[in-house]
Amino acid sequence: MPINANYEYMNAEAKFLTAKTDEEKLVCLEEMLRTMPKHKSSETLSKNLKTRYKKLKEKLETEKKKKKASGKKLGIKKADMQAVIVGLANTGKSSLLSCLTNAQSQAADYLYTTKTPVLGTMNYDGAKIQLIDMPAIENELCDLGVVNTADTLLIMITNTTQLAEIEPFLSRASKTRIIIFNKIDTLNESQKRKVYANLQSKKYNFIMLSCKTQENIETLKDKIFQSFNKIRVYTKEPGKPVDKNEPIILPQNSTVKDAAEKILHGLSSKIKQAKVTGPSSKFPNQKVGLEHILKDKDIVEFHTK
Ligand SMILES: Nc1nc2c(ncn2[C@@H]2O[C@H](COP(=O)(O)OP(=O)(O)OP(=O)(O)O)[C@@H](O)[C@H]2O)c(=O)[nH]1
Ligand SMILES: [Mg+2]
Repeated sequence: MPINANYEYMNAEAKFLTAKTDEEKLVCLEEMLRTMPKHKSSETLSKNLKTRYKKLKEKLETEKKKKKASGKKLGIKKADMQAVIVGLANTGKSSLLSCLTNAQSQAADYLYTTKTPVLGTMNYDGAKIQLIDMPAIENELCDLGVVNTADTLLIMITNTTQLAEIEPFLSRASKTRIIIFNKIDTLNESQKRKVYANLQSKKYNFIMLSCKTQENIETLKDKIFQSFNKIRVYTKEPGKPVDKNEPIILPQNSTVKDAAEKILHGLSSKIKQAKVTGPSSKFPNQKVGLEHILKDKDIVEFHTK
C-alpha cells in the first residue's frame, strides 16, 4: 500500500529492523510514529505502530518493576538483633560469617566472590543474632538498603586506610559500629602494635582477629551481643532445671515485671514474687520484687503466690 513515506520515516524503520534491544526498538517506534505521513491511506499503519509501541512499552515497564521487586525480595525479614558485615572486597567477610554461624558463605581469594547477601544465625547462649554477609561495599551488587537498616555494622578491614574508602557508603547507616581488623595471622608483633595504636587513637570500638586461626573470635561474639544493649534472661519453673536454649531477650535495665510480661502477655499481674540467681542477685535464689532490675544471664523463677 503506497503511503508515500518520507526519508526520515524510512530511516527510522530501517533502524527499527536492525535494533537489538527492546529499548532501542521503542525509540525507533517513537520516531516512526512521529515522522510517518499522516493521511487516510496510512491509518492502518498508524494503528499498527501505536499498538506495537504500547505493547512494547508495557513489556519494558513490567520488566523494570520485576527488577525492582527482586531487590526488595532480598528484603530479609529482620530479626530482633541484626548485624551486617561490610567492607571492601577480599577482606574476609564471608569467612567471618562461616566462623560465627552455621551458614556457609563462599570465600575465595579473588575479588567480588559474594554476589548476594548471605544470611546466618549466630547462637549466643540461646540468643539468636542474625548476621548478613554482604557483597563488597564498593560493588554495585551491595544493597545499601540492607546496610542502612541493620542494628549493628561489622566493618571489616585488613588495612586501616580502608576505613576512609568505606565511609562514604555508610552515611545513612547505623551508628553502632564495630571495626574488625582481620587477617592478623599475617602480621608480625610490631605491625600489630601499630594497627592497635592507630585504631585506639581514633577511639573506635574495634577488635583485631583472624578468621583463619580463630584468634579473638569468641571476644567478637561478646562484642556483637553487647552492641545491641540487650540482656538474656533464662526462665525456670520451680523444681525444674533451667532451659538454656530459649532465653528471653530484653532491653538493658528491664525488671522482673518486664520479663514476666514478655512470656505471660498481660498476665504478669499474677506474679507475686520471683527468685533470681545470677549477676543481679546477691546470692542464689534471692527473693525479689517485680521492680528488681535484671542483668544479662540471670535465671528467674516466677511464683504466683
Ligand atoms: N591469612 C588469612 N586469610 C584469610 C583470613 N580470612 C579470610 N582469608 C582469606 O581471604 C580471602 C578472601 O576471603 P573472603 O571471605 O572470600 O572475603 P570477602 O570479603 O567475603 O570477599 P568478597 O566477597 O569478594 O568481597 C580468602 O582466600 C580467605 O581464605 C584470615 O584471617 N587470614
Ligand atoms: Mg564474600
